[in-house]
Amino acid sequence: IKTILTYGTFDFLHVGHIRLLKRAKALGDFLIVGLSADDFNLLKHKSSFLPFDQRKEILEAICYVDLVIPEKSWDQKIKDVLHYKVDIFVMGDDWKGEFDFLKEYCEVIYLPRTKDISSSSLKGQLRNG
Ligand code: C2G
Repeated sequence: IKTILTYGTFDFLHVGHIRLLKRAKALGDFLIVGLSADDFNLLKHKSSFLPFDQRKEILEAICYVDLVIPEKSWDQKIKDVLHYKVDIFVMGDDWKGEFDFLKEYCEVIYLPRTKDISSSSLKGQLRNG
């Protein structure tokens, strides 16, 4: 079976995330999501509204997602790709080029982001009513 791997914070889940996960799953048979731990979000200069356990429970409820693993550091990707025998690594193209070092271990695909939606813009809209 073909295993796909992607990473993210997936806070305030929205159609941008869903469409990324849907397209990633369509590339293979088993989709693994490396979900950013709360402390790793700080390293990404991102704070997530929802704590890791809630973001994990939400992702596990998505039909496209087969396994959720914690993302705790920038340098766990190679280990994860080898450990889970990943065939394709997928990220939104805001990351284009950033993970090309993984091409030694698996296919690397950057998918177009969904325009005009982000967790931060949703938060802003909620705040401003
Ligand atoms: N995404 C998208 N369209 C949007 C918003 C997000 O396609 N409108 C994609 C992103 O490109 C990413 C995934 O959804 O592939 C998750 O988005 P984030 O939670 O913002 O992920 P990020 O914080 O970029 O974490 O080690 C990699 C990092 O953990 C990636």
